[in-house]
Amino acid sequence: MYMRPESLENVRTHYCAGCGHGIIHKLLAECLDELEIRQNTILVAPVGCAVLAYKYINVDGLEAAHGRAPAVATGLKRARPENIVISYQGDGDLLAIGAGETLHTANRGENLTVIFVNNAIYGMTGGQMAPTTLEGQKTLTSPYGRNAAEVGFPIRACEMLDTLEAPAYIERTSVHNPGAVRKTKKAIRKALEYQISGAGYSFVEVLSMCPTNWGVDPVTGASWVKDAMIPWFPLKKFRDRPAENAEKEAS
Ligand SMILES: Cc1ncc(C[n+]2csc(CCOP(=O)(O)OP(=O)(O)O)c2C)c(N)n1
Ligand code: SF4
Ligand SMILES: [Mg+2]
Repeated sequence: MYMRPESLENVRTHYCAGCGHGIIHKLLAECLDELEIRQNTILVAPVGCAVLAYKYINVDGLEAAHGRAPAVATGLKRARPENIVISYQGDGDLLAIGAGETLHTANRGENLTVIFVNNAIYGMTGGQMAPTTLEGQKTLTSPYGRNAAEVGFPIRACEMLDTLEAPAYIERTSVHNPGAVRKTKKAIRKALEYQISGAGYSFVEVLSMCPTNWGVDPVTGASWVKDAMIPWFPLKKFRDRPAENAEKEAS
């Protein structure tokens, strides 16, 4: 029998059928329960479809202006280092308006965790092109398909952050099938464990479905992650540096 994690509120979410956000919320809630950090965690919600994440995940929460979640999380963590601080963000939030905050928070090696939900589109506002929209992908603002010659190629966040010295943990996972969901949970748990141990900045990118704005049914949405997204955004652990290794490197 399915047991709802204590860290997940017993409420109906506003997410569409087949959306990845609900799955990722549940995985995060399970990790918070297992690590017994629910009472100690502060979640920074983004502007995007997960804007109400603090209503669904039973922890203290704060809303950040669009793209500013890592800056808000930085302030929180520096003021309250005893708390576990999580910045939960979509691709528009994290890589468009918030690209600067993302880069510099990672570069400073802030001891916090970023969960990056990459669904290759602006979900909340009705399906505009995001920095991660694939080449040729049709959106409201790229009706003939993304043209890299005009607007650039889709940005790979993990690869970009992996060029920086400071981050402790960087992994890209997905939630398009049960095996991938299990790996995502492991990655989120590890990221939180690294924050608990003081290892530094941890970043988990999760490839996620937005069937509503992709104009497909939920099953086709999951297949599209596998067939279209993963070839451009390979699932991979990019960085894995526990606290003890960071100390060794520093000495
Ligand atoms: C300063 C500002 N600019 C633009 C917007 C409009 N806006 C709201 S959500 C969003 C993008 C959401 O996309 P994403 O971050 O990918 O999240 P998703 O909904 O796909 O999960 C935008 C542009 C805003 N709310 N505030
Ligand atoms: S619009 Fe897309 S991202 Fe937003 S809730 Fe619906 S499926 Fe999820
Ligand atoms: Mg998005």
